[in-house]
Amino acid sequence: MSYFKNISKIQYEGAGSDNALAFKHYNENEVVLGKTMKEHLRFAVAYWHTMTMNGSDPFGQGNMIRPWETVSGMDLAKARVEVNFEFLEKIGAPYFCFHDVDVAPEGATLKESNENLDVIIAKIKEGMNATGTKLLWNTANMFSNPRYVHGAATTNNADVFAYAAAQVKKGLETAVELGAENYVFWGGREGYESLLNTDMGLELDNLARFFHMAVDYAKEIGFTGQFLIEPKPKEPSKHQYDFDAATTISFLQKYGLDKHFKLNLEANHATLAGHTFEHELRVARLNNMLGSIDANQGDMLLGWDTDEFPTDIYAVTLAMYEILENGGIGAGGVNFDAKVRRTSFEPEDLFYAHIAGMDTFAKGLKVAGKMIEDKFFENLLNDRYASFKTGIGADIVSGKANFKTLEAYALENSHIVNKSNHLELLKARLNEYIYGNK
Ligand code: XLS
Ligand code: CA
Ligand code: CA
Repeated sequence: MSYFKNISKIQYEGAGSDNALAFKHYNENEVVLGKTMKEHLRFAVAYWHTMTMNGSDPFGQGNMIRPWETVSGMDLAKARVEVNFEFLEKIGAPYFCFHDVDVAPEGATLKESNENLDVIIAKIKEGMNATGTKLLWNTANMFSNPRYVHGAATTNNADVFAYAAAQVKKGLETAVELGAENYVFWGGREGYESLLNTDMGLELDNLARFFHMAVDYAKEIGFTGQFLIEPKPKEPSKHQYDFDAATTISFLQKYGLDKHFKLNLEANHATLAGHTFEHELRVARLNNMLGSIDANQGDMLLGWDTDEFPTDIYAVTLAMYEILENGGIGAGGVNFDAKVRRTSFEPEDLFYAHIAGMDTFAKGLKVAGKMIEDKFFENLLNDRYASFKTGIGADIVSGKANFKTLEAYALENSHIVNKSNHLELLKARLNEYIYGNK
């Protein structure tokens, strides 16, 4: 049975193509800096936005026309698995990602929920085998159900902590069963509203205890994928503990978890934290913690987590630059944690949206590859910091200098000359790369 009868496999037709259902830049076999685009980008489709999201928002009900939404419960869950694999094959994405509750409905008890999952996971496994697609990551939704009102691993209620642990235990078993390459933790309600009623110390210690238990259990059952934490500063909590890359890294270091985790960084979460996406990627890369990305974009005029498909070539190019400088995304990938707008309610829009995102990343990859090949920015950086290569700068870097030797130097060299950054010139140069003139 086909759910997208009028759509065949999306092909690469090149930049001049007028075909809305064709790639203009994503040519999966094209080689950039020694690897194919497919190997660089490792695109994933997010089950929650593409298979289950129905267009509802705080002001309006679901309005998406989905021909497969004629059944409900487990029947709908099964239909969505079929839709997922047809979609992956047609769009040409090698990976997908899901939360437990995206794929199987929650039952009245934990046992019932796990039984529902078992049925659907078996069907997902069949789909993966039949199509050769893979699971980039799975995760547990520990924020939608009312039991998680005060958080999961950072709740004040130990019964909830236990339930959350059971849910992640099942998630890790699912990851092993499906050969997931990563397992994600996004702390949906792991934060607080008021310090007046919050024992922040206990909550953070418990969060670390939770992660250590996950690491131990993964080892016990032979899960060899990468653990990822996804920072986000707020929403739904007023203040979330995994605020941004730097906060999350210092938490992991404090609790001895840094060797077990990397970060899954999302563009929209970066901007909510008041950072550019490339800033978050740089912080992670410097700490060897760039694990995977959630590709999307926010809207600066709205200021919430709008999860739009990424079409901003400027931001995507700078993100791809960081990823290439990192030596690639490793076991991670580019997951479209992005949803079509409520006004884009037809099934074809799911294709248009992914084509837009995949083409933007493909173009960003090519541009960033060219920037690296040319070494223009690399040379500029070497030049800008040249004072640390010789003389007093080299002494600072090698550890030879101290306050006394530096004072002696400064006394002799009080006439200091700085150079202009020529920042506008650099930005114009970046534009030239993006326009394709370089
Ligand atoms: C929500 C998050 C979430 C995670 C997975 O803002 O982006 O979707 O990626 O739980
Ligand atoms: Ca995300
Ligand atoms: Ca988001």
